[in-house]
Formats: sequence, structure tokens, C-alpha cells
Amino acid sequence: MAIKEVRVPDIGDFTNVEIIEVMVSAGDVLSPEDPLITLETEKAAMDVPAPFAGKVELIRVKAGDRVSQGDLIAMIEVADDDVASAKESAPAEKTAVIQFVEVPDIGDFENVDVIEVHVSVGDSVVAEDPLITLETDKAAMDVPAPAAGKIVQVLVRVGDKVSQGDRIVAMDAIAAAPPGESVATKQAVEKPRPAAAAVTPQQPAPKAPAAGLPPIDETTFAAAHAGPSVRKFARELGVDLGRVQGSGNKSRITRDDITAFVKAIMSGAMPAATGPALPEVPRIDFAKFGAVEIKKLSRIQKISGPRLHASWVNLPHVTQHDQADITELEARRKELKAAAMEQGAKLTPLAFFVKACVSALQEFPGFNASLDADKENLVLKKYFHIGFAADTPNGLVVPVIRDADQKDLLEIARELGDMAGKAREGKLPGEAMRGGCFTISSLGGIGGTAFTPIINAPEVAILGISRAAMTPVWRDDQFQPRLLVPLSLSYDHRVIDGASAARFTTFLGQVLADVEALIPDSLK
Ligand code: CAO
Repeated sequence: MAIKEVRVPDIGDFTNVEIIEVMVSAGDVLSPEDPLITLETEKAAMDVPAPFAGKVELIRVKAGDRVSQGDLIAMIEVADDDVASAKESAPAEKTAVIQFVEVPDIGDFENVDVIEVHVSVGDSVVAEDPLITLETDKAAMDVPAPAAGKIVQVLVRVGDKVSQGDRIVAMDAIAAAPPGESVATKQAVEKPRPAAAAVTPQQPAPKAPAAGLPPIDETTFAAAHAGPSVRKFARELGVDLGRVQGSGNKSRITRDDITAFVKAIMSGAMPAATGPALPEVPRIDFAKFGAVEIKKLSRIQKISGPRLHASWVNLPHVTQHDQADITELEARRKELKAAAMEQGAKLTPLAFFVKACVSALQEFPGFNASLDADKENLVLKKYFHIGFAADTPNGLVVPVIRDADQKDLLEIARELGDMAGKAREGKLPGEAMRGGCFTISSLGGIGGTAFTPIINAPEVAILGISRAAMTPVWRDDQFQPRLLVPLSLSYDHRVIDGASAARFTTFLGQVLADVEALIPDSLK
């Protein structure tokens, strides 16, 4: 294998010509003459084709860039057999050995901000030197160099958004190799590209239209804003261009838009039939009506918003409202607060609720479950990881207490305090917010009598807790003042029926009423 450069060919007298489209992505497998980019001069648009077959290793340009003859467009990996023929067709190319460093596994995060780039072209690095710093919704992390070497290309900039598998830098693998180590060995060090990172197909496009795609409407297809090669690609896949949203300049449809469209339909994220989409909220120019200020959504809001929306539109929510009598619980909590504090725990009502919810989940396993991706099976979890919504200056986060069934009240209280503190300071690692089975959202410290929490999908239920209030309750032939806490259990009605939800909150009330059973011996 060898890496070859592809440069802008002779384009006549034109210089500084705008690239209006890039048709390939890293990882694409190309045949000779496959279009790489489209250039637009004042007079005409023209495609620059691949001069030889191979796999795209690196794209050096993007739409909007201006190029002239000889500028580097891409680096293409060519099989050894093809090297000779590639030389014939592209005598100007030169061979290099490149090792790419990719964004490693960063958990469930996607489109993470690059907040620092520590290297420049020509820098020499040693293994573990930081290359870039990423910031997820709550933590910053460095991506280190996997080995020593020389940076030949920096592929990201501050402000870019990256996901696992995205390339960060290209390193000179020959320089990186210690004396005597072969280039082949160094190349083997390169991590395989994860399938999830491959947005464009690795194989040449299938010639038959993909099954499940809506039929092509020739009128809207013809009217769509797309170049000739993109139209050809759409025809090959059987994609109705009229239905594809363009992300290019002036909403021009790109090859990536088509691939994303097909993926969305195949994965079920977009309906194949031309049925009505979600109605749009009207766009209003608020400034017409008075002074306004524009404030960007926080990173957490940008991440949690689509997840909340997905849950809201995909899960049929029902909320079961109930009240639990916590008169004795609150009295005991107040008695034990000082002793708990001596053992390093702030004993808030939430700790009791976590403990009680574990008992309820053990009693009703259907609540400690998730629907599988095919929506055919219920995945019953044998572990009890409880998430709790925490209000932070940057927005809502949900830290997860792992194995809450194996922890006593004090341990849970300690962990709640510790995690809520870290969450507020923005120091909670992403790992601490994953794997939850059931979530509690307590607004009791603030106020309110009831609310309808949105399920933290793919969990199937969430418990909302509002402010406890002293209430007259008819008991033993008289009204008695009792401290009642409002419970609002939202559940996924596909999985849980109303009777189960009512049983769950009733059971929860019984567990909360029996406060001694929740208190560990070490605190009694
Ligand atoms: N009824 C009455 N009082 C309550 C109560 C309830 N249900 N829950 C808590 N309180 C009281 C506590 O007893 C405490 O008073 P004391 O200091 O006298 O004991 C006070 O309110 C403050 O509690 P807290 O906030 O320190 O502790 P907490 O365990 O109740 O809550 C946390 C911790 C992280 C859940 C909370 O700080 C928080 O972020 N809540 C907001 C969660 C949220 O935003 N949910 C909405 C998600 S959907 O948008």
C-alpha cells in the first residue's frame, strides 16, 4: 500500500477557484474518474475526478475553499498492484507513509467540541504528548499521541466538533518509527476506522435502488438544487432528491446529504412514506415586537434537548400522581441529620427516596427495564443504577448512583452529595452519567405540588418528587396533620400499564412509611 497525493489539475487560466462541493469522504473507495470535488469558475462548474483507484485517506479541502492548479486535494491509498498504473496516470503524485490519529472511545458523546489544539505541522511529539483537548458536556479530556513522531497535518481546529473515529492529525510514521522498526509495523499500529464513523459507504454505491426508499417524484427531483454527480449518485441509490435537505452552500444537496438521508430512512429515524412530518413551530422575528437579547443554548442543553424531545415524541407518557406519608421519615431524618453529618453524609430526603425506589424496582422488575432496539423484547436489568436529575448552572444533568441496592442510606446520601457537587462544578465525568435504570427528579427542595417528568429513555419510568406539605388527613375518626410528599411517576405506556403504575407508587408509599427499615444499624 502507498499513499498518493491528488492535486488540482490544469484548469486553464483560472486561479483561486471556489470549491462548491466535496463529493468524497475519508474512507471512500474510489474508481478512476469518480468525481472528487466540483469547482466553479465565473463561467462553468467542473468536476475534478480521481486519477486512479484507491481509498480516500485524507481530504485536504472543504466546500468554500479556493484553489489553484497544483493545490493538494486529497491523499489516496493505492494498492501495491495499482501503484504502477497510478504513476502513469498521475505522474506528479508522491508517496508518503502516514499514520492517522483518531478520536478514541469517548463514551456516548458525539459532536464534542475541540477546545484546544496543542500541535502544529512540523512539531515533533513523543508518546502521550497531548494533541488536542476535547470538552464533553461535563468534562474536558486530552487526546494523547499514541507514539512519537512528527506532525504532518493537523485535521481539526478549535471550535470543530468531533466524534469517535474522526481523524485528528496525520503523523509521519517513518519519523515515528524507532530505528529498525518497519513501516509496515507502524502502519499496523493505526487503529481501524470504527464502522460508526463511516458516514459514507465504504463500498461502491449499489446500482439497484435501496429497498424501503420512497419513490422518486420526477418533478421535485428535477427542481432539487444539486450538481450532476450528486444527481447521478441519487439515481443510483433510488433517492428522491426532492425529499433531501441540502446542507451545502445555498442549501445545495451534497453526496453526504444523500447518504445521511438513506441512513435516516433505513434506521427508522425518518419515515419512508411521504406522510406529514411534525408540524413546525412558526418562525417569528421577535425583534419586530421589541428589544431582544440572543443567548446561546449551553452545551448541556444542546445535548439534553434532542434526547428529551426524542423521549417525548417516541414514548407514550402517562403520569401517575400519588402522595406518600413521610411524617415519621422526616422526623427521623431530622433526628439523624447530625449523626449522619458526623459520618460525612448530608441526609436529605432524596437519599431515602433512592433507597425506597430500589425496593419498588425489586418488587416490580418491569420498571427496571428497557425495550430493546427492535421493540420486540423487554430487557430486565438485574442491577439497580439510579439516576437523579441535578440542576446545575449549565443545565440539567443526571448523575447515576451505581448498584444502589448494595449501598446503605448513608453511602447513598454521601454519593448524592458528592455527585451533585461535582455536577454543579462541571467536574462529573461522562462515565458517571451512564448506565442508569430509573431516574428520580426531585423538585422538593424548590417547590410545587406535581409535575410531569419526561422519561429518561430508554428507561421506562421516572419518579418526580414535589414539595412535601403538612396536610390534614382523616385518620382514626379525626383529621391529623401529616406530612405528605407528592409523587409523579411518568411511565412508558407501551411497557407499563396504569394498574402497575398505581401499584408501584402505592408500594413506594408503604416503603417510605416504614422508615426504620431504610435506616442502617450504623445510624440507629
Ligand atoms: N419536600 C420538602 N422539602 C424537601 C424535599 C421535599 N420533597 N426535598 C428536599 N427538601 C428540602 C431538604 O430537606 C433540604 O432542606 P434541609 O436542608 O432543611 O434538610 C432542602 O429542601 C434542600 O435540599 P437539597 O436540594 O439540598 O437536597 P435534595 O436531596 O433535595 O436535592 C438535588 C439534591 C441534586 C436533587 C437538587 O439540588 C436538585 O438539583 N434539584 C433539582 C432537580 C431538577 O432540576 N429536576 C427537574 C428535572 S426535569 O427538568
